[in-house]
Amino acid sequence: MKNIGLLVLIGLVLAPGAPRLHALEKQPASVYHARRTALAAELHGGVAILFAAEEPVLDFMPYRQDSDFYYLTGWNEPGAALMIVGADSASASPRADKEILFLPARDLRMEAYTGVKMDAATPGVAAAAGVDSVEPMTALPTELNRLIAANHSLLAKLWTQPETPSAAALLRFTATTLGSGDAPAPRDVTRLTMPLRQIKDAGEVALIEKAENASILAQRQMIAHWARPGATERAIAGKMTAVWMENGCERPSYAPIVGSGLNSTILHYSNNDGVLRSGDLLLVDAACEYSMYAADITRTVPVDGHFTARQREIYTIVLGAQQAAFRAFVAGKSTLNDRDRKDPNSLDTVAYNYINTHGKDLHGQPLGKYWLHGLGHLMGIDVHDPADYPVLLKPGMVFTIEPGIYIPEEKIGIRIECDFLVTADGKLIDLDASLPHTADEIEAAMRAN
Ligand SMILES: [Mn+2]
Repeated sequence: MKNIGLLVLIGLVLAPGAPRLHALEKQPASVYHARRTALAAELHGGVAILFAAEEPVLDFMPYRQDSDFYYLTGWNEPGAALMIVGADSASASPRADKEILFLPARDLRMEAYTGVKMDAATPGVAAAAGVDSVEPMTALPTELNRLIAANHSLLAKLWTQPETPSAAALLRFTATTLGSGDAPAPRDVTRLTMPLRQIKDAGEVALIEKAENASILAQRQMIAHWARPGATERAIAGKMTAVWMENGCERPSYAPIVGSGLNSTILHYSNNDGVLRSGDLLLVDAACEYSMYAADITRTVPVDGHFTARQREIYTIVLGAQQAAFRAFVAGKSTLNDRDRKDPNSLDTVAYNYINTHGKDLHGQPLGKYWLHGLGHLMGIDVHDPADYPVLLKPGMVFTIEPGIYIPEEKIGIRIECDFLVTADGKLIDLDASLPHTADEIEAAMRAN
């Protein structure tokens, strides 16, 4: 009876009773429902089918749900699909909106490894999921075929995530069973979710603020205790990760960048294998995700607690560029991440002009050429939320302002990155205002301990 051990293991896993849906803090079911209704209104009688992220089988990376799927459902389990049928206002007999969550059959053997899941037969699953109806995944092709058989024009109005193998397989199968030749080319549903996701509701802002608070705690500890000569970059990344997880965050928002000395001038440095030396700068671009919502914060500090005159000069220029962008901000007029830096309405132009007219390099040249990246990006379920840049900044948007100057010749790399919310009345709020910003504040925070 070789299977006894496995059966006992499954029994132990199932024993605690009701399946645990998720460990994430979710918004009320009505919020996700309203998002699906908003998407349905954009389908113009079409059908959207979104797939959940697949569970990693043979690697041991934790599961992370597909961002659009999570935005629309709050569902944090793999192998699911969501169908939304849009109302067809042009039709003589308009269809009502309809939504179905399709769930895979439970795999008890797999659950022994990955935990208990729900399926369409689990009592109360529709209420738990907050959708109108839940069906087994096997019903998805049947349901789609029925819709298309009743209205062949739907073939031209199918929306799904691009390059998803499950979507391609479903559409091939549908074309074969209906005898309609080539699989229909689906439209990209993320084009429709993008503008919805860009405007945060109060519940999303509250989750982002929790990600900010945990990230601020870790940055403050880094400044006050860990950025010291002899410390290793990697140990600082590890200690910050511990703070995030102690404060309810599930993962870093991105690979932490902890770069000292010359490493501070490498934009996406993540080897984190250096040792901090007195006289060097330390650039720490590190923050976490709380219930799927990201923070993204960078601070740059002098390893020995004191900026040199030159480091302080460059630091003050970077901060001045951020403050100039903040002051220039006008909701509904300012744009972000304009790489041409010519449009006077772009905050990139404001920050670039500031940097390029303050200070000089060792050769007497302006400093603009030492800032290579965009001024910032939208932020939300993805640390880089989807956007067509340059993006017009509107109430409800959350974004970073992160100017930087990187001069390898002087071993100076400085970036200051804060996260901002545009309020309903168009004001700009700095979500990490409680962290040190100025060179004096950084030195004071390092001195205090
Ligand atoms: Mn960023």
